[in-house]
Amino acid sequence: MDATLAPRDPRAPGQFGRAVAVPSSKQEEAKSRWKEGNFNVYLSDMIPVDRAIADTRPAGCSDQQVHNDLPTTTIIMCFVDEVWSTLLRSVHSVLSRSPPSLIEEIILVDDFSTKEHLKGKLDQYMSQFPKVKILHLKERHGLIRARLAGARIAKGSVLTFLDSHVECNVGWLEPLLERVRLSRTKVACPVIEVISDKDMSYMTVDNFQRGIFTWPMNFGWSQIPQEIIEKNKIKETDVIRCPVMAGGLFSIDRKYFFELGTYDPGLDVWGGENMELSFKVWMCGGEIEIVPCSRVGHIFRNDNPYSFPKDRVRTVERNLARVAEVWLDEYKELFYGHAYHLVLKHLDVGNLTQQIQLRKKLQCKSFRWYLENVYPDLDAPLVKASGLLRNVGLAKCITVENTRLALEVCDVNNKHQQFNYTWLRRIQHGELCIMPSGATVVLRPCRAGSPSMAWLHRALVALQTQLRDHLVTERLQKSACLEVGPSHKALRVGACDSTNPQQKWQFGSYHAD
Ligand code: LR7
Ligand code: MN
Repeated sequence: MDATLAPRDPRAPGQFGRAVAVPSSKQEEAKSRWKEGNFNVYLSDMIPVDRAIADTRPAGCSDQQVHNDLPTTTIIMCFVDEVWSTLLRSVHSVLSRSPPSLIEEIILVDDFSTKEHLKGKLDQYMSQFPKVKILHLKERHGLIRARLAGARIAKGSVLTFLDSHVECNVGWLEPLLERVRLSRTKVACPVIEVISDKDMSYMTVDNFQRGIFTWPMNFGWSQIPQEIIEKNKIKETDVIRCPVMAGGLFSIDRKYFFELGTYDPGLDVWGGENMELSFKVWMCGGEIEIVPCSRVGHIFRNDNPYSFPKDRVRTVERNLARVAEVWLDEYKELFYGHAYHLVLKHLDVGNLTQQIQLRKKLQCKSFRWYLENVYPDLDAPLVKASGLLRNVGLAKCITVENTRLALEVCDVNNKHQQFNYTWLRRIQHGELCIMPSGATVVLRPCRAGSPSMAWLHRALVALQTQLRDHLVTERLQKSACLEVGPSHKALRVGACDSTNPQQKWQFGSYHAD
């Protein structure tokens, strides 16, 4: 159903999702209002709150059938300082394009906004819609805990989370609920379309997109390659398995969400919660899907229009580190290796006991399982290099004799000559690490976080490319290089010399640059 199909004023600005231009006499005003939401707030205010938008679903969606006993859903929309017209358009799009019988309620969670229009005026406006409930939080919870506050009072059998600057398209809800009805451990996401921050036009996006991440856990979209689409005869209307969700828009069975322990409540304000829930769902027996017949527009913007209680970057980093610590197992070294500054600053991620216990209780699978079964195309070598560690000048290899280091004729089958070059930049033999000690080098148990065990090699020697093949250690603002001692038997560190072949080293194989 779409109550906006016959719009009252077909010539209204932005009607049918069309682009709107700011009249030249209003440029200044539009510019000055931009920062209210970091998008064109002036235009948003001109556009009807119940505008029609084009039906962007792939052919075939409108003919699809759903069960007539779909579960009901509570819509949860959190906001802090959202623009009035945009928030209203979000709510109207739900009301106009969802079968009323499926909507248990719409919970608007006001995350301690500072704007006056989000208090009494909002309560007043929404009082005409009995299904809309407003929860005014008494302090800033942040998006993650604000969603949980909404979820705790929700009555629908499914929770549907939405951002507060969206437009739900025709038929958006039924296919989401259909997936959850099919299996209560399915988490269903709509295709997220684009509402332009500049001209407020509603634009569709390419089909066959999956939510993915790259190190250090940056969310992104990735197109399924054409040959895979053809080989597997994937249709535009087919549901797409998704390694991670974008975060803002999804339906999940309410009881299942609580069984999973909701979000980690130790996550702060914004960011990383989509990774956490995605890993949790996949590793603990569920699935995340994008449902192509469900489409919701979202205003993408360059910056958050609200303030962060603490520094934004630090907040997100800490959240991601919590996720890494709880879910990534041995792969967390890849996260830290790609965000090495976090290792150096000894980030405090807070208490993780409950999250680790929860993972045990739910008997979740390993991150390795996730990589092999859900996201096999992620490049995730556990170490950067491995095998023999050969000195180029001497053509001999480092070997461990008892607990001492020596040089010996290279032998690939000798397990005492096996070293890993890890993401934490260590040269590691089992549990032991090579580290400088005065002018010599020693083997010591690898202590967590100790930067004195770090060696730079290959791509990491970014500033001095002529030292690419060296193993550089940084101490007291001076760098030194691993080299062979005069006896040709012992190792030591000396002043780096790019021309000295006895300072050049090569691992057996390299798995990452
Ligand atoms: O402290 C806060 N309290 C809030 O209530 C901070 C934010 N919020 C509200 C905010 O008003 C908005 O409605 O939370 C919602 C999300 O915040 P946005 O719109 O500033 O975030 P975003 O759209 O840039 O970010 C995406 O990533 C976030 C990471 O935590 C959340 O998961 C968002 O829901 C998510 N949005 C989407 O997935 C939409 C598609 C974007 C993509 C890709
Ligand atoms: Mn958003």
